[in-house]
Formats: sequence, structure tokens, C-alpha cells
Amino acid sequence: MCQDCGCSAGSGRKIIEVQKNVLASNTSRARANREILEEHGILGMNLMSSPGSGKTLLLEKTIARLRDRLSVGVIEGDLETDRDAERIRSTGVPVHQIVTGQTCHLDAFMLQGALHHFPLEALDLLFVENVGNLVCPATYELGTHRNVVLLSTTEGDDKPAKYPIAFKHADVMLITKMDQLPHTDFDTDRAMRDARVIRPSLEVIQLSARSGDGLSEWLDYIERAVQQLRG
Ligand SMILES: Nc1nc2c(ncn2[C@@H]2O[C@H](COP(=O)(O)OP(=O)(O)O)[C@@H](O)[C@H]2O)c(=O)[nH]1
Ligand SMILES: [Mg+2]
Repeated sequence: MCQDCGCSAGSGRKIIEVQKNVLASNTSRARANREILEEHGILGMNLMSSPGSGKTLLLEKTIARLRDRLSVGVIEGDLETDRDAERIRSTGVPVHQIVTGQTCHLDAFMLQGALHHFPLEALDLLFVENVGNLVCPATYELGTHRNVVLLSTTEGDDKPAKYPIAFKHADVMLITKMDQLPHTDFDTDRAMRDARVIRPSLEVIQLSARSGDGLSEWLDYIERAVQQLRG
């Protein structure tokens, strides 16, 4: 059972009440986080996916291509280790690792704590790499402006139908590892169709962080979102 969010906690009115209170206080902290980001003109992007679908590699490639134009910071969330933070640190941008232990997602209070580690006045864009998991992260708002869900061609096109919650809360779906498509039975049309049943307005970008294909569309999406925030 998930120790923290009680996602399989089962029955009991008391448990439901506690859960509701936890989510309500998280939502209000998320609102406050968003205000902090907006006071500093920072766009927050929350990346969610299964473990291994390519979040960290995509961030490394994105930072390399964006850093001349935008000042980027990254928050990394993992159950254990600061390995992803080390990978991001080698790109030269500020990064802070949150180690969640047994907790299967980040929450707004963790984000609040992490914000203190950044020179907020200098940032344009803050990426949050959430804990690898297609269920819990979607339940906990952080206060970021865009939810990005990654679905890799190697994990199967049935995930939007099987794990709808992550897609329901997403603004954009990135179909990653497109270079691997010929070696899989992944059906991009099926994945998009299923995801849009859950979230009709979902934008979709197909890309490969490895080959670089589709990255320019993703970079345009980010720059448009930054412009929209600035208004
Ligand atoms: N072939 C291929 N491999 C990728 C791509 N993106 C990531 N990977 C590999 O997939 C594995 C997991 O990537 P990682 O970025 O750590 O995933 P994360 O757990 O979501 O952060 C690593 O071995 C990456 O090199 C891609 O576009 N194509
Ligand atoms: Mg990672």
C-alpha cells in the first residue's frame, strides 16, 4: 500500500475525511506556491510518467537547447538517491533533489521547501521531475502551471486507458522514445485516441530525446507557455 497517499487504503469514513483534509491543505499550499512563482515571473512545469520513460534525459536535452534563451531550474523527486540531480547538475543549471523515501509523489509542501534553494529572481522556468509513477503524482497539485505526462513507446500504448488519472490532469502528452517505435507494437494513434477520451484538449508531441526528433516542437511549446505566463 502507498504509505503516504493511502491510495489503496480502502474503506472507512474517517480515512476518507483525513484524505480530504490532506488534499485540501495541499491544494491551498499549491495555490501559494503558484503565487510565489508568478511574483517572480517563473513558469512551473510538472513532469509525470512511469519510471524510465525518459524524463531526465529529456530535461538534459531541453536544458542544453534552451539555456541561451531562458534561465532554468530543476527540482528532482525520487524515492532514493540524488542521481538524477547529479545528471542535471552537470548541465550547469541550479537543481535540488527531493528524496521522498516511501512517498510515491511530490506534494506542494515539498515544493515549497525546495523553492528556498533557488535564486528565484533569476529564473524563467522551473521544471519539476515528479516521482516515477502514473498514479499518485497526478492527485497532488504542486502549484506549477503545466502538467506534462510522458508516455514512452516501449511501455505500451494501453497506459492512457489503464492509468487515466495521469492523463486527465495533463496539459500535454509527450510520446517519448520515438526512435524505438519500429521495434515495438506501440500504436501512436491508439494512445492519442485513448488519452483524448480522458482529456479532449490534450496536446500531443511525439519526440525522441535520443535522436532529437520532435524536440523543436517541445521547445516551442515551452516558449509559448512562458510567453503566455508573461502575458
Ligand atoms: N532509445 C531511447 N532511449 C531513451 C530516450 N529517452 C530516454 N532513454 C533511455 O531510457 C532510460 C531511462 O531514461 P531516464 O531519462 O532516466 O527516465 P526517467 O526515469 O523517466 O527519468 C535511460 O537509459 C535513457 O537513456 C529516447 O528518446 N530514446
Ligand atoms: Mg529520472
